[in-house]
Amino acid sequence: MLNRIVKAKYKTMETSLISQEELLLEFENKINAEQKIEPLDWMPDEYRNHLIRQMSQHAHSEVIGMQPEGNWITRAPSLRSKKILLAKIQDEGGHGLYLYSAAETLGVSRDQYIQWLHEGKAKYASVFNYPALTWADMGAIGWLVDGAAITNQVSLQRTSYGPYSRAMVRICKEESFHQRQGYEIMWKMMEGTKDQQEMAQDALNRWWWPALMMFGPHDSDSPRTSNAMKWKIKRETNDHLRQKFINKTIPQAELIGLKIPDSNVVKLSDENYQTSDINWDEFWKVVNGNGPCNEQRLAHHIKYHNEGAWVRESASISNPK
Ligand code: BYC
Repeated sequence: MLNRIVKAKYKTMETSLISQEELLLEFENKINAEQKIEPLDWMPDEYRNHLIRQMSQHAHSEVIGMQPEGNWITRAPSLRSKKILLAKIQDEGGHGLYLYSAAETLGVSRDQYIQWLHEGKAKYASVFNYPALTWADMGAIGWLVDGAAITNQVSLQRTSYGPYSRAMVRICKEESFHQRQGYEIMWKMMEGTKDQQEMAQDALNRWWWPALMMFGPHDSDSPRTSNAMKWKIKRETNDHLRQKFINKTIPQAELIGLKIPDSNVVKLSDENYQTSDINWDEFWKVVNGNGPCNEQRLAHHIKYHNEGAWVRESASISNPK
């Protein structure tokens, strides 16, 4: 695929008399007409680089996101819940695979993406730098973290880059199951003993704010939003998506007797819930590598990536490059 992209690029440079302005106009016309940009289409470098960054970070989030839940497979309270959790975590690995494959169509290899992650040059969702302390956290992660992710990803199904958009369609189908399995855990615990109810409430208290942080900084502080919206990479802004998530999640909490850990929640006349603001110092601390589990998450990924080298080598023997 990489070779095909490089050849197509050179072919365009050699044979085409079309000017950069005309290519840009054609690209913009496609975007405006809601047509997808495909890997061999001409695209501005800024658009390609924006996608390289966002899609690879998205892929890393899926894979690093397996760690907090993987920690609970051996301690799941029943065989049923263990099977469901295993299937869910395996799905997340699959999401990483679709997204790395889609991101490779931009001309960067998966090895390079992983290297950027290991060197701390690539980010992943800040929420995965918090610890999963109890079984109720499996509920909170599925309900809130997958719930936040799906809110964003439903909108990304309409992203302008074809391979990213198609990966999102498949991912969203699986994420809706994940959100429900998390909510089911919380609901069962809220029907249980006082201790179980307190455990569920404690998990909500600890995951509520990190889940809201998943949508990124306020629109006014988001340097990437302007280009992302112009090129239809993002279809809705960070604040708009966050509000959608808040509006649908608060009634879900209330329905099963959970209390949102924010004394300033008010339902406004326009049906939107108003909440307190996020602690942005904490957000940037975690994004910049200083959250409770940043070091642990990266070290774990590096260790098992290195230990898995023999698997990749063996696989490449039957599938030479
Ligand atoms: N965490 O201008 P902004 C899952 C960074 S996993 C970390 O708003 P943008 C799951 C941002 O990268 C799916 N960093 O940027 C898996 C940028 O830094 P750089 C998770 C963040 O790109 C397992 C800077 O802050 N979903 O579902 O327009 C178990 C300025 O931000 C965060 C995705 O990955 C953050 N929360 O918007 C369970 C969604 N927020 O890159 C579940 C895909 C911001 O300039 N990504 N930053 O150095 C996106 O939709 C967008 O990239 C974001 C940020 C909304 C995250």
